[in-house]
Amino acid sequence: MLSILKNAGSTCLIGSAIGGILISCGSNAQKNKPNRKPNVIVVLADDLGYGDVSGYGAKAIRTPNIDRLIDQGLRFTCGYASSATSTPSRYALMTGLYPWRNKNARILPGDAPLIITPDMETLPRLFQKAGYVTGAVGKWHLGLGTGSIDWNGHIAPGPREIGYDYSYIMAATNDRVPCVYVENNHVDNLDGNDPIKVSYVQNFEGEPTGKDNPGLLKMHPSHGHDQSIVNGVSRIGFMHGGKSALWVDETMAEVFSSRVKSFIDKQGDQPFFLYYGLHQPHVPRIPSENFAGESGLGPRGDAILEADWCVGELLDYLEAKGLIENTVIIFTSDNGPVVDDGYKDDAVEKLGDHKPAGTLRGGKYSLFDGGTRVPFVVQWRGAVTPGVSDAMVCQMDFYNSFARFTGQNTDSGKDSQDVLDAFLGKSGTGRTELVQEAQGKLAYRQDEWAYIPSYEGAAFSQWTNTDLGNSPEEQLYNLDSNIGETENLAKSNPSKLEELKKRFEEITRNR
Ligand code: NG6
Ligand code: CA
Repeated sequence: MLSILKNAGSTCLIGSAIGGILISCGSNAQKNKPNRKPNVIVVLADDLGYGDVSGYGAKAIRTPNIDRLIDQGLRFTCGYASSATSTPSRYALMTGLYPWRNKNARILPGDAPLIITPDMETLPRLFQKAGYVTGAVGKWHLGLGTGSIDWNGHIAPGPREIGYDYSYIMAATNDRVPCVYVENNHVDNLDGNDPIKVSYVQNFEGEPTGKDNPGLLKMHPSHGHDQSIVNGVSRIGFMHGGKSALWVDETMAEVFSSRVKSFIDKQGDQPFFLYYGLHQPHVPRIPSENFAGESGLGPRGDAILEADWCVGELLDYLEAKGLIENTVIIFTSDNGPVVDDGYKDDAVEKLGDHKPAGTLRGGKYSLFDGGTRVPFVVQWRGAVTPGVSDAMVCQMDFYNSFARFTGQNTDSGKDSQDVLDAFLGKSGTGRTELVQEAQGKLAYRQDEWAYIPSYEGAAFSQWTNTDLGNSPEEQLYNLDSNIGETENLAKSNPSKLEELKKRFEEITRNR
């Protein structure tokens, strides 16, 4: 395999073979390190929508650091998460498999077992095989252990057992217990005299809940989220003990950011792959005081500013270390946006004209495109020409694409596709079809067409007010002429409907 990548600033010669890739870039920063393999970083925001970034057209909010990535990178207009919620979406990203093939790939509680088994081929393993050091920092939400976890002991299997040499994570989400950080196989900062207990079934004696003690809360739930109280916020699930290990929401961005930097710093001349799961703007939205009140959109907007700051910290650090040219940085989101996701945080009241999903219909939890089409940027200053790409790509495609990137077998038998040329801006063509998942239901995109089978259930979620996509009628939309999915063509174009339906059923038959 031999290919030449050219752009205005540099010329890169990539010659790859099983077991290694040779990179030689003519840019200044690389002159001293001609043979170093490019690092790869995937930054995955949590619930950030297609319309939440100024580089994607948002007017009510400015995201200067994500825009820096966009200005010097390739902005995808058709970049997808595989699912409209976190766990299945992350499962696809890490494994290259459709999440709906695994019945356990659904929103997990914080004490759920790991749903990726250590015998599976994963994205970080792929990088390990190519000689990379791998790290996972931030939101995990793929489960830990095999059953009942002893949070006070050796927690395994987890990120390490599926391919990450280093990990510093929150187990699930920032609204779920246990509200502690797990470093490799242990809870960080835990005092052995104050053990942690976790349950999603019953409370522990003496522990106040948000439900019974609203006076103890600094942020109140709008639905759910009324169990154990940590840092003045009631969460999903019950926990007891572990006081010294509890996270403080206001410093979470700083904590993860500093771990990202120390991971990068430790690698020296060793190439690395880093998965960086931002916790923003997922609920509870409690950014540091530097961002509180800054966006004018309430805590949701403030949390987006903080996410943007995290990206800025990363870029500045890579620049300072002379690594920015030789690092592929991908920025994307695990699913579409949601406004009220369970706390009374003014997100609805202060939304104004801001449209978190931009021109798309639906958002988190939805079968419409707003559920899965997300911001998606690839920057590689050493090799990718900045611009805009309309190629359809999915996070699930990282597996096969980075297989070729690292000179490995791309015929993995996975649902992942090799769209490396699209990621690197060498081709305007990505995948032609994608099955999207939202809370166990499936939709199908092929070229410019979107098909949603008939589904029972409420059209709108009464909790989050999401336009879910359920309808007794089958739905067919042409996204080229009607990106907002308002004009159902199922009746006027029955042959296209049949064509898509047939293919959709063929792919999903053996669910
Ligand atoms: C839902 C939570 C929501 C969020 C979501 C997972 C309630 C009422 N709602 O069950 O707040 O945590 O799960 O979000 O509990 S995700 O982005 O991690 O998929
Ligand atoms: Ca999410």
